[in-house]
Amino acid sequence: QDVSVEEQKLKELLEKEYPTNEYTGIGEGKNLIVIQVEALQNFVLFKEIDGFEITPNLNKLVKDAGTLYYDNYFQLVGKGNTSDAEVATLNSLYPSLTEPTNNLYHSNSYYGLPWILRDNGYTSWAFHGYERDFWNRDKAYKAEGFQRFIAQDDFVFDNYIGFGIPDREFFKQSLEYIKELDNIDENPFFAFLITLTSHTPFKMPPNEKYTDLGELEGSLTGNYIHAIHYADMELGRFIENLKEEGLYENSVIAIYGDHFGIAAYDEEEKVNAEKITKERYDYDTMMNIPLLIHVPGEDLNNTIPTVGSQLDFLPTILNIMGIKNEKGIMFGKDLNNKTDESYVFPMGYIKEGSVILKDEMFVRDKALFENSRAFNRKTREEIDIEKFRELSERALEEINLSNYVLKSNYIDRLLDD
Ligand code: GP9
Repeated sequence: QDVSVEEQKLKELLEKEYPTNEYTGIGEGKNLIVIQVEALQNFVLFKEIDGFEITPNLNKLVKDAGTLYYDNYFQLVGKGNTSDAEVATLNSLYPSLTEPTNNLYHSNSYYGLPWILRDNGYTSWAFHGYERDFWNRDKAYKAEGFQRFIAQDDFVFDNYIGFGIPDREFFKQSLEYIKELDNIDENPFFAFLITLTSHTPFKMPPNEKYTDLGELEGSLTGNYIHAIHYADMELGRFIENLKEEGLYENSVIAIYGDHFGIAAYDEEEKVNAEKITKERYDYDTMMNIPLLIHVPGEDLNNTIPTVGSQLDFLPTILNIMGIKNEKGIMFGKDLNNKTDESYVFPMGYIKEGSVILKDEMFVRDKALFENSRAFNRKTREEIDIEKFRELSERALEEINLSNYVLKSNYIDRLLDD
């Protein structure tokens, strides 16, 4: 019987080895709290505007001995924005190229982080203070293995900021639910929290603005800075509250951004963003999100410069938790292993198409084989596109293969075997 090319390649991928490294198992047996922060980009970290630190709490966490900070980490979303970031992060699959992944594949079988942790004794809950069925989360979360979804109707609040529940209220009330989750049994838990307040257009009420941004005041970028500062403040408060409740020491805490907030193709905001970055604000800066993995009590304090994307979260965190993926398929790599696979292929949003990054280079434009150009990320000098032909072919092949997994509900067959 003929085995299709895709099936053959997937078989090979299933055999991919994820070697152990110095971080293997440092989070073993601990709870896992993953926080996806709305529109958090990497360029705001360690930046000041007239002495006003934009993200003091994230900065403090990066410098903490127990933290690994991934500063070359990139978004990977398609038409499903925030929800696609969730799919990629939890499942190590590329989002759909055509529709929000949760629209097309919410009833697929998955075997990502919630399921894997459940198979290892954990209880997995998701938390997001917006409408339960938005982005089909109610269905998708079930398919992805969450046992309970704490959504907008589980929170009590009467003050709205932007899209809905303010992060302060969200974290405060989520903590009460987390205490409940912690008490279910003796086993550790997995809590997946998605914040909301720093959603575009980032308009914060005057009493939640903590500085005057001068010439940036009133611009989208200025509003973004206020909103991200607020999100950072509430994150810091949440971590302190975890400490008070005795839930910090025994938990691994991962924090990352879902996607960009300030578009590099918006000429006006690009100029505003450059007032903060003090260097070119281009697609690679725009797509660059931070990832922090914090393991209390460890002496890590390391910045990992490996180029990666949300696709890489699952293998990276599993290794840290000392858990192997025994059944599913992962397209990502462990960011803590030295690798020559230093490319990512972020999708979506970008009007011109897609981006490929490799080490210090990036290639952009959809018409990669027709009219595309490549640049050195530091010097902006143009590079011969031919140098990237093989890489781009590999990336496209990989994306198509991952989409085949979704389209054919491949994981369902894997779980049946
Ligand atoms: C609301 C929020 C949506 O559920 O997560 O964010 P978006 O996808 O619009 O960035």
